[in-house]
Amino acid sequence: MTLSPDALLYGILDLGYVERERSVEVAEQLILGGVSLLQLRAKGHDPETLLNLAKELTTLCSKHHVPFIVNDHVQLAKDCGAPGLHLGQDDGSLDEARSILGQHVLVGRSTHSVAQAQAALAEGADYIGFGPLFPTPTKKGRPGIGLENIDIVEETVGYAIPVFCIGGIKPSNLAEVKAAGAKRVVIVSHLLKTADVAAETRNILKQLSL
Ligand code: TZP
Ligand code: MG
Repeated sequence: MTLSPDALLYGILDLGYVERERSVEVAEQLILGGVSLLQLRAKGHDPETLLNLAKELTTLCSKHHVPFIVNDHVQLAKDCGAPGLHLGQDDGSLDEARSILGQHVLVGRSTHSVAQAQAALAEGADYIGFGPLFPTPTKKGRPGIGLENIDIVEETVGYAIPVFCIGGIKPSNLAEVKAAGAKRVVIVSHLLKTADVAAETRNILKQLSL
């Protein structure tokens, strides 16, 4: 599966915000609203629940031609047949993941500094996350890295692979984030906590594409 060069908004279904019962419906709302990738982020759930959900999301995303990305769990990505995997700085090497999942699988890396962003490009990441720009309850205990280095990361990494800025992004700071050089973003809690997920996703996309 390929990553569209036009991808502006990356949605994450984080089970910290959405109950299992509503999760597939919310994922579909994100997709109908226009996210270009969808990630499953689920900390501390039992393996059977995760595998069942990941299989449903693989089917849903495939139907809509949206890459489905599993966070952290290489084996889960393999077992559900997901076309993508996302790894943090301490989640192992991209090469190892590709040796398990196959060379065609999209692999993204979280980065928190210019050096990590450049290293992720060098190691062959298909895209990176860059942040958290602002402190966020979704990733507790991490300081915000601020907006200063977005333009240098866009310049030195973004020419080759998509750079998704992440962390505390919402409508009230989106203009500031864009003015700092961000082209693409991940928005988690704001989209998952809103009443009409599809409508708000469209609204964010509109602001991003201005
Ligand atoms: N990695 C860096 S910040 C973050 C992750 C997964 C969470 C972003 O969530 P939110 O709710 O959009 O701040
Ligand atoms: Mg991780």
